[in-house]
Amino acid sequence: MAAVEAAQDEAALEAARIGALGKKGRLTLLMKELGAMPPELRKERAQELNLLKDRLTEALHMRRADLAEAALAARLASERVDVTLPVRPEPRGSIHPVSQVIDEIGEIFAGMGFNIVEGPDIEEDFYNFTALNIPPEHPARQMHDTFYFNEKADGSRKLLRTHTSPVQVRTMLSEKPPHRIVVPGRTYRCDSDQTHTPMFHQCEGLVIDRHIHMGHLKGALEDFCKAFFELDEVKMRFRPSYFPFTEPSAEVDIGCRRNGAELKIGEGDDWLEILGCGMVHPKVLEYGGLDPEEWQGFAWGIGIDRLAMLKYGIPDLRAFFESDQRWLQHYGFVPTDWPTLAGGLSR
Ligand code: 2NL
Repeated sequence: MAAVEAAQDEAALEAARIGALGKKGRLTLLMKELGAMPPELRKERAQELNLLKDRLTEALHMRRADLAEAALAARLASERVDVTLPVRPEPRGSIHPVSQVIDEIGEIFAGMGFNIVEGPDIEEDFYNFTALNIPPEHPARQMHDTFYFNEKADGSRKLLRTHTSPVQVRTMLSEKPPHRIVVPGRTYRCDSDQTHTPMFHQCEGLVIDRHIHMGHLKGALEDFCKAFFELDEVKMRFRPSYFPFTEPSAEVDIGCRRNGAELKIGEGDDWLEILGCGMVHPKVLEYGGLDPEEWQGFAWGIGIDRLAMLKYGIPDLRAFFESDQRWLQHYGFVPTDWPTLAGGLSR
């Protein structure tokens, strides 16, 4: 009993237990002597030894519990956790500038009541070209501009979408008008040099309603440019242009000023082309299952990668897709800093 009380850890307690109750323990040996005793003495002796064994066992349990409690108290005192400390090691993941810009654009147009829609990268000829009024002999359809998959038995072949427009076509065909959607995503063209990568990112938008006109287009895109570049005023011009899927069509330039290596956006005497747009061509409306006498709309397309370079002063496009940790750390964004109109897009 004295050894049990004196034990300062599990090992000492176990030694005390073995000393009394183990195979050669003192109590065990005393119990072995019982067999050789005359019966009248044995009964009384056995009762005594059993009582002693019960008391010892009880004392062992108590001491074990005390030791465990003391050990836990010691750990709790030495292994304090301060839940208010920042995460360690420092977080390394960052939001790629392309994702950041897509989130910013989504936030701006969601604020104007648009839905954000996505669709497949692998498309069919109909959704990528035919429904967009792009004729079979159009250069965009040629092998050297579009990535085609192998021909199937029925003569058809899938392709990697060359713009996100097929998603708008699918939406027109599957949902009821009016439509207000923005479509960000990956797009592919057989093109690779200093300023082109075979995979790039686009964000297109589509508005379909009754009585939509070019004033709505200009207003929406001007509001977008102000919000995106985080400026109160942005100098803009709409230049007549041509796309098979819009009529009339325009390209949009924003004013800028070059100051050595620095580029000031929104003012100045130079122009930067940033997007293409127009009123949806009646034939495209018809392919989308809409009566052009009842429904009109506008659409635009904007290249995300170049937009990210412009806004965030990134000089080299090809670094975008190299997954270089140092580059991502330098140009990436903090994952918890979700862009909002109320909180500032990029602050
Ligand atoms: C550009 C030009 C544009 C569209 C994309 C579009 C989509 C449908 C119907 C009509 Cl479903 N138009 N998209 C319209 C005008 C221009 O993109 O330069 N993009 C980088």
